[in-house]
Amino acid sequence: MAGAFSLREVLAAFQACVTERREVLLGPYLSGWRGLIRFLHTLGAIFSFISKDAVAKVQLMEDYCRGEQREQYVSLQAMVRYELAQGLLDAPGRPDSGCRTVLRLHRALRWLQLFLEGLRTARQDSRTSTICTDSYNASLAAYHPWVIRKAATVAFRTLPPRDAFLQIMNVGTAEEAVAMLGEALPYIGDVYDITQQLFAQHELLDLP
Ligand code: 1Q0
Repeated sequence: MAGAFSLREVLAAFQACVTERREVLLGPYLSGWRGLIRFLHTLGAIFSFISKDAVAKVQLMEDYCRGEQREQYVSLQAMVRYELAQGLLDAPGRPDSGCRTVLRLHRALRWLQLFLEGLRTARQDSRTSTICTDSYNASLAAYHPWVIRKAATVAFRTLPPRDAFLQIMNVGTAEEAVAMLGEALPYIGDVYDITQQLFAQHELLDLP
């Protein structure tokens, strides 16, 4: 199924992230994001300013995971430990640390969680664009300047209606997609909560 998007694969990746010791593995975390980005590409060029940024961030993290220090980037916990110990987070304006990059993805994961929960529980005739805008305003928007908020809101307006949207998730009928979301959303919530707690514990939630 090369290239085709399936929500099932994305959710399986986020499920595979969390180990028995409640560590978050970067490999599956990033492949979850790769899957989401693939989906974003199918929504059209108006979303490309978003996918460009997401690709750059995922790419940077994949480079760390394959680089010389790859053992330090197996999990989010290992990464935080390593980057803190090396003083990599001290220098102001280090736009390339793993921690600040993951923090951006982490904030976007909160949006995803709200958005998918909104899709799952909304009435059948609800507008995807409204669900998306509401989730965005309740999460990521707080971190974005006006121009980006504006461009995002314009792009959201082009989203297909809820039922059509559920179908492009490629897990069967709209009802089946809703059922799958219900089953799988707790895993995304889990990844989000563990990451949030980790970053809070080390006071990394405001990294510039
Ligand atoms: C369905 C519509 C998708 C809408 C995605 C919502 C997110 C809007 C984010 C707008 C980001 C604009 C680009 C630049 C932002 C950066 O300034 C910002 C901060 O980084 P920095 O380095 O400047 O400090 N970056 C971010 O906030 C990261 C944003 C990453 C967004 C990744 C979105 C990936 C989305 C995937 C599609 C999900 C589809 C959901 C349905 C899946 C199941 C069918």
